[in-house]
Amino acid sequence: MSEPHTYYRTCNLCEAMCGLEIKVEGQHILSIKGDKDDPFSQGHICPKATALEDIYHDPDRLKYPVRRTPSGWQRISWDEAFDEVVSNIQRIQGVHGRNAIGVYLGNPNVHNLGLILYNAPFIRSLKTKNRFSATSVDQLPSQYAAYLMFGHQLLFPVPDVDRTHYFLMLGANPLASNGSLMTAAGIENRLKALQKRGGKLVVIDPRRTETAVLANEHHFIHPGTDALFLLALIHTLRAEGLVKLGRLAEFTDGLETIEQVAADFAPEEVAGHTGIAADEIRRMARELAAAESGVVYGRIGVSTQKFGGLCQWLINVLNVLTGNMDAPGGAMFTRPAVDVVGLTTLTGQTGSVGRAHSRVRGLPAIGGEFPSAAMAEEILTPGEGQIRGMITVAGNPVLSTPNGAQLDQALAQLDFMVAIDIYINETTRHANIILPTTTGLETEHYDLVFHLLAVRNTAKYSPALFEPEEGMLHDWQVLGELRQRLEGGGSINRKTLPGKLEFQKRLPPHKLIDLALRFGPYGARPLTGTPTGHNLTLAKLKRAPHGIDLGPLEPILQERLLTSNRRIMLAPEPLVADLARLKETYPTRSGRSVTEPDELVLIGRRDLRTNNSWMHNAPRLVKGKERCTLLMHPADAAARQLAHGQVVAVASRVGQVTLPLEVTEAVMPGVVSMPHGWGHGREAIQLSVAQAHPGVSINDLTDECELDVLTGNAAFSGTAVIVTPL
Ligand SMILES: Nc1nc2c(c(=O)[nH]1)N[C@H]1C(S)=C(S)[C@@H](COP(=O)(O)OP(=O)(O)OC[C@H]3O[C@@H](n4cnc5c(=O)[nH]c(N)nc54)[C@H](O)[C@@H]3O)O[C@H]1N2
Ligand SMILES: Nc1nc2c(c(=O)[nH]1)N[C@H]1C(S)=C(S)[C@@H](COP(=O)(O)OP(=O)(O)OC[C@H]3O[C@@H](n4cnc5c(=O)[nH]c(N)nc54)[C@H](O)[C@@H]3O)O[C@H]1N2
Ligand code: SF4
Ligand SMILES: [Mo]
Repeated sequence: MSEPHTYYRTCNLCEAMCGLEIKVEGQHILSIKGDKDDPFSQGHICPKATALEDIYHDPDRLKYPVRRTPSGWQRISWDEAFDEVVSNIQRIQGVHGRNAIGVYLGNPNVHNLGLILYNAPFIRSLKTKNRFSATSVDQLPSQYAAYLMFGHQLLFPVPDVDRTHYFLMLGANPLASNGSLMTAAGIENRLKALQKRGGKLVVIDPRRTETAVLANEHHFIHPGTDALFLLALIHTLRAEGLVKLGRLAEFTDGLETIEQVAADFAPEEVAGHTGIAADEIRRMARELAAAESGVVYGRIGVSTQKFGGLCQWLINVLNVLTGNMDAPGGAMFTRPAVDVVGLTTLTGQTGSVGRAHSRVRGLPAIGGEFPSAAMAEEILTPGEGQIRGMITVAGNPVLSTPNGAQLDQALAQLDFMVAIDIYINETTRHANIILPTTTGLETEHYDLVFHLLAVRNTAKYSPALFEPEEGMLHDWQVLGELRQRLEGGGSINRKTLPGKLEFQKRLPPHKLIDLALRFGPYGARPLTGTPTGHNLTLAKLKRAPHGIDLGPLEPILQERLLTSNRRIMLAPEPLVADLARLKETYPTRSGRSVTEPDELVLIGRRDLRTNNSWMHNAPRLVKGKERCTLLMHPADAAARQLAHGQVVAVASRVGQVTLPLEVTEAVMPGVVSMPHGWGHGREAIQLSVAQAHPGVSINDLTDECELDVLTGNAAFSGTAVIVTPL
């Protein structure tokens, strides 16, 4: 019998970075609790943490490679699997060219150390332009704005929630999501602390969310009109002489242009469109300007809409105009122990706009990726450069990208598909081969991405709790092996691979982390700056199992800026130019509705006990009442003679789904809401628990043609739908 052992690690399911205390005896998990001694999370966890046990023991989880055959999935050896995958990729690229292979990276890539380190070299070895990821259904507008304004797509400003006095939040519901591009474990307590110190939380959302209920103020806004609201705030600051850049004035360009463009957007001009009264907009602008410190922040609701790029730009602009950018209590930049911004600058991955265009719709590649909304058409449209083979890595785009049903059909007609994934789900069921990997508690972890987005600088290494079962491989081993075999095949010219990345091939993740720590900002030999005395190494982190606190965020933007003149670009030309599209959509003073009389606009939502599409197989997360429902305002329900609890049909240009109706005043009139990530009723998946709670997919309604054309990000929010009784 093995002795019980207590492990400490960081939960890698969402962005919050909660410290866990896990008691284990042999293969048994005795308990999973919040780690009170974790300096960052201080004991906070959510219900998903205990589901790590369900994932570990899930009988549906794949443990060995499988091949799809007419008589079902067949177990094969790793060697056979790698051979078959590599020979098919090479065959397709040999006949149809390198772009005939497409690749899609899903969200868990950023939550998994091995994937994040080994993806880039693997994908380079494919030499295809047809690269897609969850970025273009998520935070692409933030990356786009950061790239143009600060010179690096990963220079994300993080709201300094622990010190701010005025928090204006648009299109985010951290009480359900636990925070995003704002890693802040225990966010509810942090927001309550803000209120206790006399600060104010103001939420702008078409739905009265859990966060809106907590807030001091909540304003409904018509979906998609946030850019107008933000411009009216800027207009007010300017009109009332409230613009004060403070120390930012020394290194900011473009103020005049901003003041000029905002002139057209007086609060009265936009009030009709947004649904927020002009006086209220003025008051909010004054309160933001008057606050000792304040921050504007916007997430999924303002990114996944037609003007996502404009929204994230204008949010940054507001933080600059009020002197809150890079200032305590405002929007700040991290100095993580592994300097992701610095390292990706060395490897030339600061970002890019429009270096290539997609074959069918001519959409620009941003950061080297095409919009995921264009994936299906690139598979379905014949001609030179058509995608004939796909690789998905930890992604479920059939449920997570717009018009998923069309993609579902597209994947079914590929010549070859391989999925690196742990389940047979709506997407991976189309694969010819699935290469499964270890996950969660079987993997060592260091949070490369979320330390970059955290409201405080900390560092923590998480050991694996369990050895991989006999014959299982880690994600990074699978990617490393594929890359090696692809290159060994002779079709790839090694010389074009950046020399700096060569070493990744030979080093396991923890060695890379050790190196990055030593040469990082808190290492003994920092690549930039002077040593702090922390002398961080992996060994030092291992001796501090709860993690190490590295202090509050500090003003560091000036030294970090990577724009060509090392100044903040307040008015980048492509963003200024995009205002014309906004004006066209919402003509001044017209109050015109952009929907037809019968139409409602559909928005999304998240639920504390979900994680996008892939955790519905954990029994403890799906029990209880049905959560895949349509929320509708009583007035809209009455107008359609629909009753609470009734099953309704929801139809859009691209499809139709049926689901139960919840009549509630928590959504504004004209708007309906349903969650994403459901839709497990499709054939031939192997998720026995999820199949018993299938729900329907919102992305069978969202439209691949509805985009923020500037960034290529999907515009889920604001899909026009008709709702009728079933
Ligand atoms: N309508 C609408 N659509 C949305 C959104 C929305 O708000 N509304 N949100 C969007 C957002 S923000 C995102 S990030 C995307 C997410 O979109 P995706 O990333 O495409 O979807 P996930 O549901 O996260 O799927 C994760 C996949 O990774 C697998 N997986 C989990 N852990 C591991 C692992 O350790 N290794 C490997 N190899 N595989 C693993 C799972 O089995 C699953 O197949 O969805 C987007 N879609
Ligand atoms: N429990 C749970 N946590 C998660 C996830 C999950 O699936 N479940 N997913 C993770 C991922 S991948 C991400 S990216 C984050 C996302 O984190 P958040 O952005 O905080 O997540 P959401 O709950 O989708 O919040 C989006 C809000 O935008 C509102 N909204 C919709 N349209 C508009 C609009 O036009 N304007 C405005 N102002 N608001 C609008 C919606 O009503 C919703 O309340 O959450 C992460 N955390
Ligand atoms: S909030 Fe996120 S990080 Fe924290 S326990 Fe829940 S899923 Fe894990
Ligand atoms: Mo996301």
